[in-house]
Amino acid sequence: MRVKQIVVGLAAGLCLVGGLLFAVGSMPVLAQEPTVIGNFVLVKYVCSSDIGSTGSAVPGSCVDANDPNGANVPVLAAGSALSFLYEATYSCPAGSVCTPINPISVTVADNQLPSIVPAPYGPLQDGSNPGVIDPDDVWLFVVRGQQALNLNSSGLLLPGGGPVQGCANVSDGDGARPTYVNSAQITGPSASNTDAAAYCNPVPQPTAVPPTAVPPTAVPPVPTPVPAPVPIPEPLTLVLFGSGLAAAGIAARLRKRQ
Ligand SMILES: [Ca+2]
Ligand SMILES: [Ca+2]
Repeated sequence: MRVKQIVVGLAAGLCLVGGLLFAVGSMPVLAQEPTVIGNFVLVKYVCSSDIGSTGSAVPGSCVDANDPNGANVPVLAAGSALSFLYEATYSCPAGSVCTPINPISVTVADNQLPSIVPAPYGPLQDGSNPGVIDPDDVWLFVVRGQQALNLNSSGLLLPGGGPVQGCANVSDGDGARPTYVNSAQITGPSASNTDAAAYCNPVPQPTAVPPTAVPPTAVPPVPTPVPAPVPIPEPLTLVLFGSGLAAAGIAARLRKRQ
């Protein structure tokens, strides 16, 4: 009897375990796809103004300027206001679940500005979860407070290399000259991408040489006109012969009578 009770108990236990296993096996499978970091595409702009610390658009003074010899490379006078803008587009591989990213966890590094960290500027597109970078969001980062360098300085060497010869096709038509090119890399946190931007200075114009004072040309004195000598009439000697002499005698006698 006791053995029978044990057997029945074991059977009941097995049934319970089996039932539990069946129940677990029948539960719907939850989403188990791994969470991954998406991809970034970076576009770096050079801006010929101070664009401020925040914004939600690419200012009109900013150009992509990837090619240092491109026609869109800005020509900036040395010392003029300069900013750099970094546009980061986040995307997620098809079929993956990508983790939203806090903008401050994204690192943007600029090879010509080794001691400066670009700061979050604002969202260009912030479709979901405002304030964090989700797939299909586009966020901007900025470096401001810069001034255009004098790229014509003799012996100038930039931290990231250069200047290089560029600006061959800019609108001023002054041809190739020393050109600044910087490249940025975005990392956030595992995916990364790079992009460049460039600018140059106007070609220095030759210094105007003041005209040399020319001594006035000596004007030759105008000769004073010398009056023509007055002709002195020669004494008239009248020699009379023949009838002339006779006529003169008659005239003399007539004058005496008178
Ligand atoms: Ca660019
Ligand atoms: Ca968002």
